[in-house]
Amino acid sequence: YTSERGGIRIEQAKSQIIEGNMVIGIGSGSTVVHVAKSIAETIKNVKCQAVKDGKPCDLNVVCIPSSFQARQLIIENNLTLGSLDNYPEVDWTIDGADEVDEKNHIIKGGGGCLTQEKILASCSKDFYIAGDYTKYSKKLGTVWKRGIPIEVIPISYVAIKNKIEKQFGGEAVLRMAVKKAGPVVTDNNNFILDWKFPECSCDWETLETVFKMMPGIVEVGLFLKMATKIYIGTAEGDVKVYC
Ligand code: DER
Repeated sequence: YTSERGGIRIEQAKSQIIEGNMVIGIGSGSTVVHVAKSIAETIKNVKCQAVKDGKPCDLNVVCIPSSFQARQLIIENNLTLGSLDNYPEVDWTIDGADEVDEKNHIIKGGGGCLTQEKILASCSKDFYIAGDYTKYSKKLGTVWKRGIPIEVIPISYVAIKNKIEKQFGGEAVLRMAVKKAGPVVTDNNNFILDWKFPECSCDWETLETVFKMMPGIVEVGLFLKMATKIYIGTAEGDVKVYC
């Protein structure tokens, strides 16, 4: 897939699957739209072989969604739809990112799907990120200016907003919908606060832990050192691999 801002090649998944199933997690956002298409084309064009009881067998690829959007992508690309209920162990997941820094700190949640994305990533043996060069930075916050997405239980959003702003500064803004009156409602029926943090040399690990301990916070859009590999498409159409 080559976007107008850079190229991303999807590395062929090379893995020996004994059970005859390869379980792939599908992330959310616009980059993954192209990734899902590429996966579907690869499966269609490349006869995927597995080994079962020592004998070659057809590789059955099952895709697990990280959101309603990802579920639609899987169906639209005629990929086999699974769920964590029946495939709780995922071989690898591929997803986009809002910003990636050089320490494998990632901001996600621009598309509002952070909670199920992080659950899926945590159930995956490998977690791959794909994005273009506009997503890569030396210091988190220099690229993504809309704040750290924080999914909250609706009744708590004002209390959490006040706590975060009082304790950590900055501004936690309720994410409002564009084509619907009122706030964005996530796939989990929650709200999102986008925390525009002050200039800081934040200890992201500590911050994530403190936020996750706050009653009412469901998930934080910080994916810290979770990525196995990060594929960044350059303006020249090459791919740089980090991690
Ligand atoms: O909401 C999300 O976490 C998305 O994966 C986002 O981080 C990337 O979206 P994009 O591929 O549309 O830039």
